[in-house]
Amino acid sequence: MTEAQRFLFELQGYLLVEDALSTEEARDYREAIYRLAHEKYTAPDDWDDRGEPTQIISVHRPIEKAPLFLDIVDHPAVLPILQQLVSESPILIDNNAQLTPRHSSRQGWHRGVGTHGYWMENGSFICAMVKCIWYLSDIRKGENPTRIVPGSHKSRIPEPPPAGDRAGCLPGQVELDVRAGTVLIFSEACLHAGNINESDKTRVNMYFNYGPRWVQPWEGYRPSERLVNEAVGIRRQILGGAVSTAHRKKKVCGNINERTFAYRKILNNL
Ligand SMILES: O=C(O)CCC(=O)C(=O)O
Repeated sequence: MTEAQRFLFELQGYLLVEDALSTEEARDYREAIYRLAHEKYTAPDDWDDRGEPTQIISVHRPIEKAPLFLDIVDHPAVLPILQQLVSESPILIDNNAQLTPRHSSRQGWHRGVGTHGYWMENGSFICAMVKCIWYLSDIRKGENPTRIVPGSHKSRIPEPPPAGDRAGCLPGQVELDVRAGTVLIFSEACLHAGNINESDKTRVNMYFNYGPRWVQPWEGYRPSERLVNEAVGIRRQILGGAVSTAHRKKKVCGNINERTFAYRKILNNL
């Protein structure tokens, strides 16, 4: 992480990395997601005349379904950042891909983990959950932008009730205007929520969520034995595979123990 990225993450709880995927790579991922979505949704009314979905489609665990998604697990645009935010060898908590056509329901504001899930100790980040949202289409206002409240990963007071309903606007919220190929890396302790898609464009994106080695994947997201056995190096560890002894002795365990210890200290002080 650069000094600017460290400063921004501590200040706001998130970072945007532009051009993490090239135009061609973003296109390849989009095409793969449409292909998997077509395999799952085969009824004629699942797709409109333009070949766009007529409802929100989630592709569950894409890493199990096509090898290119595995490259996202330890992608060089995010891995060194995750290693500073989460741990030297994070665990993949869940992974999904999504096609989101026009819809009018705003997501309610939420956090994947409370504010105890973000801490900084002696200049090191200690994050219990960090999610990467990979945007594969350009997303502007009205096109289902992610909403986030910068700094809310540290805010211990209840947020004021949003105007209108639970999904309404919150003071300080920003809407992220992104180009295809951008990845958002955020602490799940930040208040965040999807917005409505008022446009005729389908939003295409992937979610990859990480935690330190002592957390478990969400129910139903534990990577298959096949994937773990085929993977090597850091990817194998992120998928939940065993760490080689040599690597463990050198850095992984030391780091995890330090972080686990620091985390326990925080919990004890709450
Ligand atoms: O899709 C989005 O823009 C928001 C995602 C979200 O709220 C979540 O992953 O928890």
